[in-house]
Amino acid sequence: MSSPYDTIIYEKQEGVAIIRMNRPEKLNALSQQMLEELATALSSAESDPEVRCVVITGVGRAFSAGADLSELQARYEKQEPVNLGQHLRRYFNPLILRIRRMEKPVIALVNGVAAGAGLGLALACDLRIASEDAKFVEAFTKVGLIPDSGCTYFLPRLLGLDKAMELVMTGDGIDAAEAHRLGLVSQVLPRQEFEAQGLQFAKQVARGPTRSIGYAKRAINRALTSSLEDALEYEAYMQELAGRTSDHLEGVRAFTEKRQPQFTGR
Ligand code: LHQ
Repeated sequence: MSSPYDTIIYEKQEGVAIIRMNRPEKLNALSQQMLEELATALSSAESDPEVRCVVITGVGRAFSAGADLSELQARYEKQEPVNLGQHLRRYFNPLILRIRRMEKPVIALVNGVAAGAGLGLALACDLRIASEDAKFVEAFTKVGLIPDSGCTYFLPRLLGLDKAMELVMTGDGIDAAEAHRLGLVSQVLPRQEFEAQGLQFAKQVARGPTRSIGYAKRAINRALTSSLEDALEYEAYMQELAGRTSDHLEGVRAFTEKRQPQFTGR
């Protein structure tokens, strides 16, 4: 069957949906078509019961260089009216929200440079694993824009206010080692083994109690903007749901029987 996608590659391996941005000659810049295809692919992964973990990565030497500036420039040259706010509301913001709201783990395998909205896309994922040659560039200010695609939300939360502002003011990038030191990425892997080891990690997550992980994601998302009282109450509510999963029963049974649990994501 031919693929419904031109700008991304979608495949499934052992419970993991792998979404590869595939415009390597443009460093996987996010064209309108790619944004639409990413939304469709994320929606397929979300509704597919076989998928228990999602990976987003890039083909070639970049994760993504952010919004496609050549597309934008073409419109400026034609003197078309361009409303960046509308563009964000229509294409970028729904993508970021889809990743955050999806009750499945979403992992960014940052294979190379992640800049501008490409950085936003990586930050919206539940965690980032970087190749040793990856770079994280808050490129927006270099083109006279402000951080978008969730960067104003995630950057200060992950880095603290002053480091986030430093990246914003300078527009300079940080390398994978510094990103790791600052807590922006959870692992840095050698170039040669990057994809194999990153996917191995994702497959291990996909064999875990993925429904409870999804519930945990929902509770943590909510706690980011709530009071302690609300967070505690929501934990109690979500724990009630987690307590009804078969993975919880299996986890307790496996513990008492001193064996490895066999989780199914149900
Ligand atoms: C690109 C891009 C790119 C097109 C490299 N577009 N072609 C903005 C507007 C609208 C609404 C929504 O939100 C946003 C948010 C944003 O994302 S704004 C920020 C947009 N991104 C950037 O400003 C980053 C621009 N790219 C760069 O600064 C560099 O390319 C980086 C630092 C990523 C990598 O540098 P190099 O490794 O030196 O590669 P390069 O610059 O030589 O790029 C290779 C090719 O990719 C080149 O094409 P060419 O035909 O000359 O080989 C670039 O033009 C193309 N490319 N980024 N965003």
